[in-house]
Amino acid sequence: MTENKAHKFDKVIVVMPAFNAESTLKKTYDEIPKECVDEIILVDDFSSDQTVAMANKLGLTVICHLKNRGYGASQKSCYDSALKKEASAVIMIHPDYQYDSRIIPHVLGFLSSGICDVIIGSRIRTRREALKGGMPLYKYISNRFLTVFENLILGQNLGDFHSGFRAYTRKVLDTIPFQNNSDDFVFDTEFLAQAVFFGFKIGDVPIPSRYFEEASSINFRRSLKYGIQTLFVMGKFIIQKIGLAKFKIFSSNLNRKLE
Ligand SMILES: Nc1nc2c(ncn2[C@@H]2O[C@H](COP(=O)(O)OP(=O)(O)O)[C@@H](O)[C@H]2O)c(=O)[nH]1
Ligand SMILES: [Mg+2]
Repeated sequence: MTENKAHKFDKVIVVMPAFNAESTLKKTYDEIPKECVDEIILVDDFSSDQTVAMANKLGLTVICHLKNRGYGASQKSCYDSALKKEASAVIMIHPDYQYDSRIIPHVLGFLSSGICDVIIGSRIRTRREALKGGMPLYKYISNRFLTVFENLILGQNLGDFHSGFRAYTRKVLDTIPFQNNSDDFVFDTEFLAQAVFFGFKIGDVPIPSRYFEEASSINFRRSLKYGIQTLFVMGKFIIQKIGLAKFKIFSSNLNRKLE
């Protein structure tokens, strides 16, 4: 499937943590450049709609959670499955048709050339563009504050720490003990803190994004909880760095190496 590639990966797997994505899944799938992707895995987190039927219809590899286990737990299932299937690069994309997956070949180029180990799709190229794209003002403001703070603590210069488009080389997923992370949304923050902790190079590329009713399910309360948990992760990072305590999210991934 992957001929004339602009990258050196043997197997590129796209993973989608899905929850009630029936109405947006096909559009998301249609936009993915199939010529540079070998397999698409969808993890269904016990959706109450027809997400699984739609995924089967599209020919995706489908993994079903038998109860709602959370967004972080879904990503754990995504990455476990991609690693078992010998992925050499993994792209995580929300199936809510919010992220423009035309950037996939470019992202693979950055990973493949060794310029970066992790790439984040940044929804915030400019304030005007983000708000015009429909990002709710409160999400924009909280994202900016959190992102500035996270950059400061982690020594990065990223545009959007909270994006639903992320790409990694296999080595990143082999190294980071993501099984120790939260099963909730803060999984994403923990993962980036871990990527920094383990010395991976993180970069971002602008990703055109769309906001519409179905593309945004997290309400204000969940966002607030996520924001507070993000601050706690930054605290853990500092405490671990200066050696005051050790946290399991920053432990070495012995299990994976022994497998
Ligand atoms: N696996 C899983 N995903 C969920 C759950 N609740 C929400 N999501 C997903 O979390 C993703 C991020 O939420 P969203 O509101 O789109 O965030 P935003 O786009 O950053 O405003 C969405 O794609 C949802 O489908 C859940 O219980 N389990
Ligand atoms: Mg969304």
